[in-house]
Amino acid sequence: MAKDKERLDLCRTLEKELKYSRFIHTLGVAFTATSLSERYGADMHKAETAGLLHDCAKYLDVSDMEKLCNEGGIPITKYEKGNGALLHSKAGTVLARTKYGVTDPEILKAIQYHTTGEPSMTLLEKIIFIADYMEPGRNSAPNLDRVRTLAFENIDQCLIQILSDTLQYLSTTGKEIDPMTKRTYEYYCEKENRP
Ligand code: DGI
Ligand code: FE
Ligand code: FE
Repeated sequence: MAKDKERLDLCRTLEKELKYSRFIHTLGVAFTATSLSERYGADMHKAETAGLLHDCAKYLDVSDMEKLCNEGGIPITKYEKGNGALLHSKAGTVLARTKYGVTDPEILKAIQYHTTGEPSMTLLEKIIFIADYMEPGRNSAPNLDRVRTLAFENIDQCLIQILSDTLQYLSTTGKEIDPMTKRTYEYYCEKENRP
């Protein structure tokens, strides 16, 4: 994906396929992920591609998301079933492979886990998870200043802050918490020796 024409073509396709605000968010995630990958020594081209494609399935019907997961051999948990907020990342990884021709397993995994994270994430997974939360267009989450500072100072502390704030947000909305979100939070708290 490093080639200029391919990058531009992908942007043009996504501009057509996504809502305007989602396209701007997508560019923000790709930009932020590229910056973070320079900071931490990840592959910036992979980060850019994963950032551009992370929400590629966001506007499919939930039934189509489930169909893609089934076709792609991705099991759907009872928490994910019928829940587009959780399924779009799983369906997105299948779409990235089948429609956009992505074969790199690292990029596909970063897309797959960008909503909940997972314990023991790769550097690229962390980068996409964080970039999704803090790209320049995001402005409503609490503690964004702290998240943006931590992102470049201590990547695992940054994950903890985001996951803690996400769990807090979910508990106030009454939305069901995916155990994966909770497990990811607990994993990184334990890793960083925090309660
Ligand atoms: O797709 P984006 O809006 O850019 O961001 P995202 O993929 O992180 O999705 C965010 C949504 O996902 C947000 O509304 C919170 C929701 N979410 C994250 N973790 C969980 C969750 N929703 C449920 N029900 N359970 C979770 O554990
Ligand atoms: Fe998303
Ligand atoms: Fe996103």
